[in-house]
Amino acid sequence: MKKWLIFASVLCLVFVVAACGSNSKSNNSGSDAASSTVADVVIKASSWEFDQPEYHIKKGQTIKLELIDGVHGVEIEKTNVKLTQNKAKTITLDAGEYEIKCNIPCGGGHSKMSAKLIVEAA
Ligand SMILES: [Cu+2]
Repeated sequence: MKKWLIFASVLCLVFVVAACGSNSKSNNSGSDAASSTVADVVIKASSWEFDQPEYHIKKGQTIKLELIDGVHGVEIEKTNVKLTQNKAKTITLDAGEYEIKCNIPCGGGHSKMSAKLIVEAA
C-alpha cells in the first residue's frame, strides 16, 4: 500500500516538472517573436508611386522601405537620409515637414514619385 503512495507521488512530480518545462519553452518562443524589429512606419513603393501621400512619424521611430514592384529608393530631401529596400532606419530628424522622393532612376514615372514625411516631436 505504501509503495503505491510513493509511486503516485513520483508520478505527480513528473507531471509537474513536465508542465513547467513546456511552459518555459512557450515563453521563450514568445519573446523571440517580440524581439524581431518591426518598423513604426513602412513606406511601400511601386511603379510609380508611394502607397501614401503623407507619412507621419515620431522622432526616434524607424521607417522602412518595402518594394511592391520595380526598383526604388527613398531619399529625404535636404537631409542625408536614404533608404534602400527592406532596410529600416531610425529617424532622428527635428520635427517638421520633409519631402521624400525616389532616388533611383526607375523609368517613366520616376519624377512623380514623391511624398511628405512629417516628423513629430518625440
Ligand atoms: Cu524612381
